[in-house]
Amino acid sequence: MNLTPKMMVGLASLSLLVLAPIPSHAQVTSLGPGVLEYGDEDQSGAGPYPSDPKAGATLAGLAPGAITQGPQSAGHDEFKTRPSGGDFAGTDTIHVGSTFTTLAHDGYSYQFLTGQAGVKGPDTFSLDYSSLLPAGQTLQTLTLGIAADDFQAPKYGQPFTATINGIFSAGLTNKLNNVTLTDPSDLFFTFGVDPALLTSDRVLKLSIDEGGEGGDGGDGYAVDFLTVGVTSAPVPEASTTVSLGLLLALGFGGLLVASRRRKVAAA
Ligand SMILES: [Ca+2]
Ligand SMILES: [Ca+2]
Repeated sequence: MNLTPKMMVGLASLSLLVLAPIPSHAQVTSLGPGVLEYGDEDQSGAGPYPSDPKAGATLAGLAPGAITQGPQSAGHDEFKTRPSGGDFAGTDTIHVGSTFTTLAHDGYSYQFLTGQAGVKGPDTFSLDYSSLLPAGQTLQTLTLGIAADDFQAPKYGQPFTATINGIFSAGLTNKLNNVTLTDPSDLFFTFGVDPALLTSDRVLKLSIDEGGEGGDGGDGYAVDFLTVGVTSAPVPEASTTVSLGLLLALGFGGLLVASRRRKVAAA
């Protein structure tokens, strides 16, 4: 069979599709160049948001420690906060703090206490962003987005603690301890992560617990979805450029010598 130009274009498109990076986890989707979303936007299983929860938030390019956020949702049925099967690991799941015993401050922790739903913290997430950094590109900034659900530290006085790749994050912890997401309601915010905290495997490990500083872990919480946005630049190739220049110089030198030899031979 002879390939027509149209068929060749089709085959080229198909090969591009095959070469495109395939997410290694369920529910990892692209939100555009340099941004991945982990999990689905469904108010932790309760149903769709009335409007884009990410509106107004910056998904990529934040400086370390900078914070932006979307609109806080009006609230949802707390008994619908459930993973639906196939949800990104750690999302849509009620958590209580790791220090929880029997004191339930809110509806989420009451559901855990009575065996209806939920698990003990910490809530952990493994966010693989390696597909955002193709070969030859080096990371400049990383912006982490979290859709927080029912965090209520100002109301109940039970502090949350967040770590990034095992390192305590004061900025992220401070943000989680200063939102009151009663009813429960959801708030998506983004946070500029210090690149010094990142690891060479390009997987960000986030952990959120509650109950530190003598807290009782009785303020239940959940995370609906997360995002990672990366800005990058070409890897500097100064040494390669020098080597290339040297090779070119040697090559030209060799050609000149060969040219002179030919002229001598011809004379
Ligand atoms: Ca709560
Ligand atoms: Ca969700």
